[in-house]
Amino acid sequence: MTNSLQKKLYENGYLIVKNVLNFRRDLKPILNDMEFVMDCLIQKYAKKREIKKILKLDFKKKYSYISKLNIYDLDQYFNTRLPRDHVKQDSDYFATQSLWNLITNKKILDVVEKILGKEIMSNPVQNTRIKQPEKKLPKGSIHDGLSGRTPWHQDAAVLNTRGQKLTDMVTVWIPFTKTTKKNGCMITVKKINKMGLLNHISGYRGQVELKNSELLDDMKHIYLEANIGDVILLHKHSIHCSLPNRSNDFRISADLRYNVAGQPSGREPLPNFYVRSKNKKNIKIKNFKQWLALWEKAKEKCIPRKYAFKYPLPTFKTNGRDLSKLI
Ligand SMILES: O=C(O)CCC(=O)C(=O)O
Repeated sequence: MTNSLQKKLYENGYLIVKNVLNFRRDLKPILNDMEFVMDCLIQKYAKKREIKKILKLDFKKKYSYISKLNIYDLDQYFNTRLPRDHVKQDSDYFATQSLWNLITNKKILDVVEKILGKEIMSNPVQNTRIKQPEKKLPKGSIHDGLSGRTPWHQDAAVLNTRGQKLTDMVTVWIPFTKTTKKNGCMITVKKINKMGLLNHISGYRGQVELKNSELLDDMKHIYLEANIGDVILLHKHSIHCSLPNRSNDFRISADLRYNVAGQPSGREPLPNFYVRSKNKKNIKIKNFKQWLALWEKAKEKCIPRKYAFKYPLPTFKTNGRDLSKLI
């Protein structure tokens, strides 16, 4: 059964749904929690005599300050999942009540239901991204997708092999700041999802990057600009990247994902749980603390491994799945 949202998403690979969320109710609490994390980092890492003064600064100035303190893996304190490798007992991640509220937000799930149907699981491929103006970034972070530009890729490519084959997943990209061409919105190419899963390579610091992605530079791009309250949906085979933040302001977003219940998450052993079902008995994770417990349980499983989760690059046996062979 198809409906018009699903049809449009599957046809074009992307969809901007306007005015889904309310800034004050749905989004601001997450920014407040990010600021709380900044305050904790300031207390821990700032020079003693500066702490009082820094705590009085606004969100952006506080973040700019802590980003200069050389805190190891700073982005991880604000990212909503365990790190990809070398997970330790004290590995931090941004799992807050406000984020739990967003993942289970009725208005988001109503949109997702139109795409995936009534049986929906939260998929652990999710990120929160704070992007300062690129000119303020250390050189090494310019191509780091959490704080800088994101390379061309398909979201199915960051799942493990079973997930790549079997999982119907949709990306829900949520802006906390108005997102434009100037401050680094995502871009895509209309209908390019129709090519299916393509060969990828391991790019900068192991980031998954589409093979021959330079060929996309000359194609007609769709600029996925969005206002606060809008959400952007991406098909799992949509090829997309994000532009540099060339503005003087911050660009903040979350990308959540959902999959059809019963399919692999593609990121085992991270939490994958029902958020909507016709059978209420399927909804076992009902509050923030249960959700956090799932993450901590996953952490125990990840500590002995080098990689918390692995996703072999989609590399098909022949080059028939190279972008260069398909355009
Ligand atoms: O927000 C970004 O910069 C990139 C997001 C993205 O590529 C994704 O959600 O798959």
